[in-house]
Amino acid sequence: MLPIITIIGRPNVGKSTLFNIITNSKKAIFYNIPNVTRDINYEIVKYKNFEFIIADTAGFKKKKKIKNF
Ligand SMILES: Nc1nc2c(ncn2[C@@H]2O[C@H](COP(=O)(O)OP(=O)(O)O)[C@@H](O)[C@H]2O)c(=O)[nH]1
Ligand SMILES: [Mg+2]
Repeated sequence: MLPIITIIGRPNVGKSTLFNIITNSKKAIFYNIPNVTRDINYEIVKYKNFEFIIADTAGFKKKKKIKNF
């Protein structure tokens, strides 16, 4: 089992952008509107001799603030 590093934080602070940079991908959709990321994205990252799973999350949010939740 690989260690999992999870990116958490408030909406629209750059979590998905950071995820894409670390995984060298465009997998996570980033946008300048909060709450774009809803599902958790996972990717295996190999850095030097270290291997881990990185997870991009939707971050903190209050349920009642999200439409159609
Ligand atoms: N100025 C600036 N904008 C950034 C940076 N990282 C991300 N952004 C922008 O901030 C917005 C939100 O980014 P996103 O990755 O979707 O944030 P998330 O909601 O935390 O996943 C996008 O318009 C990004 O282009 C940064 O380091 N500096
Ligand atoms: Mg995001």
